[in-house]
Amino acid sequence: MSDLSAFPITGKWPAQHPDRIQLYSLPTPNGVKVSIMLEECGLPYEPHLVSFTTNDQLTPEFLSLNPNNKIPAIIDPDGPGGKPLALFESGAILIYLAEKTGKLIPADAAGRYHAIQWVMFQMGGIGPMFGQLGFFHKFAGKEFEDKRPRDRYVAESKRLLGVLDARLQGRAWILSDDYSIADIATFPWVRNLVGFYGAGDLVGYADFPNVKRVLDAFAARPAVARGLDIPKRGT
Ligand SMILES: N[C@@H](CCC(=O)N[C@@H](CS)C(=O)NCC(=O)O)C(=O)O
Repeated sequence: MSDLSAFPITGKWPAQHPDRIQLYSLPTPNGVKVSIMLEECGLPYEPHLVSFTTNDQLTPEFLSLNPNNKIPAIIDPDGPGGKPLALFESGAILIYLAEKTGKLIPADAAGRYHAIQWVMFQMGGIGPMFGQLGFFHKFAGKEFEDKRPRDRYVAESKRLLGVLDARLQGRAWILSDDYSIADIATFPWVRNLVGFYGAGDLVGYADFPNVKRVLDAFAARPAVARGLDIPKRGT
């Protein structure tokens, strides 16, 4: 039986199943990357809800795992060398879980680097830019009279969608025929942009038919449907 008591986060979110991967998250575009990955890989895990309503991400217990106060974060009781591993940053967690299981990442070295490259494209481009667009289009920034910041993120989001659309031309998924962590990193953000943010018209989503095709294929996967709702939000 694993002992996770050395991790202060377990004081606030006790592990009922300390032998399973502990997931601290909320179903946001960054959070669901990890729940979808865990569902796709079939790894046993225990989800814990980190509620922003009560600023759980700012508590000392959460900060002990991620000093950057952001979900998602995990503890794998069976990390490298059989020792527990704590990890934050969704891209790092995806790469870790792919390498742990040998799933959703190519086995050959070049393919592996290409998967990491497209995960980084999402982490450094799509995530931050779409997130800023959300702020200026849907949240507090929409009240700002000066529309130049919003327009800057709209233009950059369109450009990134164009890059993604061109990459998907003639390919089933980002890497090619094989679904991978690059898709799991990217499509929750595309879904959020056109869904929750309601920015489809603003970015000319109809101009990116390959992106739409692959988002539809992504959303149709049973593991994706499950992962999008984990951890369950409180009532
Ligand atoms: N680069 C980080 C970003 C994570 C992130 O921005 N998480 C947001 C939710 S999608 C969050 O936890 N926000 C809480 C806060 O900023 O206080 C990752 O990919 O893990």
